Amino acid sequence: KRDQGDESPYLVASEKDNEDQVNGPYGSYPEGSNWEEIISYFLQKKLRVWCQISSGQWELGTIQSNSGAEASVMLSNNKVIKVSTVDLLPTNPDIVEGVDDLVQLGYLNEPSVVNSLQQRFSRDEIYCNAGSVLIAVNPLKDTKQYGDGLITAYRERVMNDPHVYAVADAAYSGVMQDEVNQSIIISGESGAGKTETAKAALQYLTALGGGSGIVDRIPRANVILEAFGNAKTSRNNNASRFGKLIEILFSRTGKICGAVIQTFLLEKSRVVQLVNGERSFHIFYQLCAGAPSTLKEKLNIRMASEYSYLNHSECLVIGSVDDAQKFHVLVEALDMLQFTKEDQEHAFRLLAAVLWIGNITFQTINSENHVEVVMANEAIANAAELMGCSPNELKLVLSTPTCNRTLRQATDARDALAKFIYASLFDWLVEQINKSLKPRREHSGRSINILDFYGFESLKKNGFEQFCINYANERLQQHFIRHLFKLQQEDYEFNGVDSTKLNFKDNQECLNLIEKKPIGVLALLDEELSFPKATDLTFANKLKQHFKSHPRFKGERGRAFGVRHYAGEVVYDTNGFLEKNRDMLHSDSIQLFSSCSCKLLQLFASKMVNYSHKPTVSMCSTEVVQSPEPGAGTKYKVLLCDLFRKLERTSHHFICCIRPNRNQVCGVFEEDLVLQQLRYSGILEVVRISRSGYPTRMMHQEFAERFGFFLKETGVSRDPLSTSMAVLQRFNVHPHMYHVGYTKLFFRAGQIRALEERRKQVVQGVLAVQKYFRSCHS
Ligand code: AD9
Ligand code: MG
Repeated sequence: KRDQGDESPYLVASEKDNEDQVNGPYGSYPEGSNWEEIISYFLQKKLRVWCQISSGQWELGTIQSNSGAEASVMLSNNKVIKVSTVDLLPTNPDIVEGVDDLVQLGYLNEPSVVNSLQQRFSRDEIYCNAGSVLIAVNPLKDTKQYGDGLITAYRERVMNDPHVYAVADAAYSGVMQDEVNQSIIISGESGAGKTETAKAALQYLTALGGGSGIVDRIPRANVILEAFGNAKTSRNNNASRFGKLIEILFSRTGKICGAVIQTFLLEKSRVVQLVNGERSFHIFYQLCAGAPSTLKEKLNIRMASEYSYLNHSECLVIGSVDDAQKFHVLVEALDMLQFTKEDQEHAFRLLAAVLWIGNITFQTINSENHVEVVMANEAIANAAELMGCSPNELKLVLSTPTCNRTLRQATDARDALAKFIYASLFDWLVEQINKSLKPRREHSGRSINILDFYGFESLKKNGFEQFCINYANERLQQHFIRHLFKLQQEDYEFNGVDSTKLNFKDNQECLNLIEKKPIGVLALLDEELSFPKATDLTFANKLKQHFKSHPRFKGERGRAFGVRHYAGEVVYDTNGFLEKNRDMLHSDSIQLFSSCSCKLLQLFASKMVNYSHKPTVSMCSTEVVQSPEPGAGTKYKVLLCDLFRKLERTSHHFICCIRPNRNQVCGVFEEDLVLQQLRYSGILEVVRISRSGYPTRMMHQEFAERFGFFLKETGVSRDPLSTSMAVLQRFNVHPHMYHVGYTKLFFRAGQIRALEERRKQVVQGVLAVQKYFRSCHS
């Protein structure tokens, strides 16, 4: 197993790590002891070990006897098995496993890390530090770990266990005391708990920065966004179907004065097409279940089961969720965010219109399978009325007489209308929310970002949407790698730090495959926009031709292709890629919307015209317009690049959410699934370098400015380096615990935290004295 280094370096602690472990919990080992020596010690003393059983799983056992190459081990079920000694790893004592910070594990190996998290999980301690990263294992139940009492405890430092509140507190302190804008970046696969974690961080910040009416509105904005942007998927009953960045704005006094919400690529295809067992966006079911009868009558709203867009996946309810009650909560949120009743009705009207559009059917009119809209059905009349046009006008858009359509083309045109209306409505809601959260006065420029995207997905069938979602997660992972490994490595090299080589898996290669110009998946997809005869199949073939030897690409049969993502391999079906990337609406549809009496539709149409002066592509046209405009995929890429560039200017706090089991049930911890996430996310490497390296760095100048006042010297003028050295001496920081580089000081784990605590005590003392004197004066 020692040779598996490349695949899982954590099974083997490096020589250097072992040096740190010589005074391990089981007594002293000889200096420089390595894995062989440690295991031989365990064998000799008949201690508890991890042994890898045939299935690849690790189990705890106690050594009974050994014959050098093989050992007899008694497992917890009292069964004795024979294991090759290379399949053994040292354990930590119980009191060590289940630690607050994985960095404290005496023996760092995969089973110990997983076991540590599992022990904590069984005690409902879902948070754990991994060096500077917070791990959050989704408990899938209420663990009573949130609320005002705990917020106060974290604020007053009565509590310092790992928690999202502690992260939010560090961000708040960073922005207020250091005046550096902060970002809380939450990652994890679908269902891992990102959105809930983001809400808890927000809850903490709004409690601290409360005081104005705007503060109560921010969580309500989340209610609206979740109703319109989340849905039940096979992985998560409340899966985010869009990416979200909330920027919370603070005044100089630390009060929240506003917020800005930016959203990314809503999965609008969900409006028209569902996988069996999944649902469309929550709002549709909420509206059907919860709208008051007068509204239902006015907008012709029926039960969800009567709408084709909702009933075709045979999943209308989510176990414990009361959609009707959620509708009331939504309306309260809309009220609070200052949506007028009139605007609310406009929004509901459009939702009802979308549902009726989905019920419009077509009938074949000639032997060539050409079709026309069925007018006898109430759907077209209802949809047209809600949109504010005549059924005939709507019919015309769906079946232009000069151009006979096949059933597929006609339903695509119908669905394009529905998707356009829904996505525009979503954007409009975000715009209105932002108006309501806008600071009243010029704000100080201080802010904390919270990033919560849709998590990595690998479904039975993966389309353009999954491709975009997983691409965003690749970007997020690159950001994580850059901040935790790459920048650190560069710094080490530049400053002459002799440290362990960082051993991380860089996903840059996969990003290149997707976004490199001129030959990357997105660029090739855009190229197809200008080929009249291009199809999803020709696109797939092009990919296979260009990337046949790319290590991250896998050619599949027919229209499919595979990508080896950082989080696993995903096979994509290119069906629909071209159309979704083109993402255009008929010019006649836009004209129809501008002539509708519904003011929101008019607004959406005007935006389309404003954004794009280019001619639009008609699906009936055989002649495809040269499209100089980039496709949806490339526009998304630009947005993501801007997003991460913006985050670059802030100080980072990473939270890594972990999905504990495959079936969304509470209390079940599947070790293999957790280990897989720990491996691909890079968390294990973060722990390793936090132990053996110098995870904290500070410029000499910055350190001197921050801690120099401890020196209590007057009249001594020093340069930053000698001030820093004097501070370190004054606090007796052991020379092994830091390294002095050319431009920076490097600290081992925990050192800065201790200095910061001292600093905080002093600063608080000074503030208390100032307050006292101020009160005396007044
Ligand atoms: V996705 O990528 O949007 O599909 P998320 O956002 O990572 O996913 P989410 O936060 O929605 O996952 O969590 C899924 C479910 O787990 C929630 O609906 C809750 O029921 C449950 N959950 C998540 N975090 C917590 C928690 N800290 N405490 C209790 C939780 N339950
Ligand atoms: Mg989410």
